[in-house]
Amino acid sequence: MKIVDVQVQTFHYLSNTVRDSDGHGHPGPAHDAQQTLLTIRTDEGVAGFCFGANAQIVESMVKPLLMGEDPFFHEKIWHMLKERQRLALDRLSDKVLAAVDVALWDLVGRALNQPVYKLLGATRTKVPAYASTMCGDDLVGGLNTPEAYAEFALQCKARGYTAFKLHTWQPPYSADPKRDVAACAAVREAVGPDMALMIDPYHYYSRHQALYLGRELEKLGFYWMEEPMDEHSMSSYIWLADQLDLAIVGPETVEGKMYSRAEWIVHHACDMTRAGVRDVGGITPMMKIVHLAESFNMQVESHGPDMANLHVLCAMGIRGEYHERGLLHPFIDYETPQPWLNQIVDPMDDEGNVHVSDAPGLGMDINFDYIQANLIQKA
Ligand code: XYH
Ligand code: MG
Repeated sequence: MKIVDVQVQTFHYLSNTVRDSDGHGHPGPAHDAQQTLLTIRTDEGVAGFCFGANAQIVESMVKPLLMGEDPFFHEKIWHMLKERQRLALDRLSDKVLAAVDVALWDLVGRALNQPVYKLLGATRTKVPAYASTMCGDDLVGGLNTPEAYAEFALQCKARGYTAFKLHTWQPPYSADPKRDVAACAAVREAVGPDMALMIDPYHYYSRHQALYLGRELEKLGFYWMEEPMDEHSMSSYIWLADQLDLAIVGPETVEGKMYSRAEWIVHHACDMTRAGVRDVGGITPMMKIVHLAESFNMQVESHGPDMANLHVLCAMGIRGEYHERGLLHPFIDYETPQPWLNQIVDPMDDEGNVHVSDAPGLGMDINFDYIQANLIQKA
C-alpha cells in the first residue's frame, strides 16, 4: 500500500467560542471561523482523516515526505517527521505531527476494518468522563462567581458526571488563588463529598501561591491539581509535589513528547502524568508515554476530548481515570456536534461514561457534504 495523496481542505463554519487576550475560549456571538481536514489517500483507495492540520505546513513540509510511503510504516514516518522538527520547530510543530499520525492510524484502522483502540491493544470500551469547564468569565449566568461554578457543577452532576474540573479565572478576568479557593469550596459544598473534584487554575502562579492553593484544596478533598505554575520549571513541580498530598498531574503543555514526561516521572515532579495526542505529537508518542508511565505504576490522565485520546484511554494497562469532556459552559450546547461531524466524538451515557467507537479507524462520523459546501481552499 502506498500514499498517493496528502491534502488539507480549509472550510468555513460558524463558531460561538470567542478567544480572550490570553487565548482562552469563552461563549460569544456566532462568528465566521475556519477548520481544516487532512486527508491521506493510498493507491488502494483507503484514506485516513484528521481535523486541525496546518494546510501550508502539510503541503510544503509533510506531503513531500509522505508520498510513496507505506501508511503501515507509521512508526517510521513519525520518527522521520520528528527528526525534521529539529531545524524547523517554528513550523513543524507537535500539532502538525499529531494530525499526520492520527490520520495514519485512522487510515490503517479503516484498511483493516478495525477500530484503533483494538490495534493498540484494547483494555476497555468505555471510560468515566469528567466535566471540564471553560475558564471563568464575567458573564451573568455564566461562570462569573463561585456560586455560578457551584450551580453548574450541580447541573453536570445531574447529567451523570461523577467528576468535575474547574478551570478557574485567568487573566484578563483575574488570577487570584483566594478566588479559586472560594469557587472550589462552593462546588464542594454543593456537590457533596463523593464527587471527584479537580482544578486547572492560572498557569503562572508562584510557588508560594501554588502551595497555598494546594493546601486549601487538600482541606476540600480535591483529587488533583494541574498546571498551577509554568511547566518549564520542573524543579518548581518537584518542590510542590514534595509538599502536598494532593495529586499533582502533569505536564500538559510543556514541549518534549515522551522525553519531558520521562524526566517529570523520574524526578518526582508529578504524581500522575498527563498527555493528549495534540500535545505530544500523536497517538504514537502518547502510547509511548502510556507504556513509560506503566513501568512506574503511574497513570496517564488524558488531555482534551479528541476521539484519538479516547482510543488511547481504551488501550491502557494502568488506566487513566478519566476522559476530559469539554470544555463546558452553561451557555454551550456540548451535545450538539460540530457542523463537520454527524455525531459528537464522545457520547456520554447517564452513568457518566463515554464509549469508544467500534467503527473502523477512529470512527469519526464526518459530514463530507458540509465540508464540500463550505470549502475555502483545497491545498
Ligand atoms: O484554556 O487554559 C485553558 C485550558 O487549560 C485548556 O488549555 C485545556 O483544555 C486544559 O488545560 N485542559 O485541562
Ligand atoms: Mg489542563
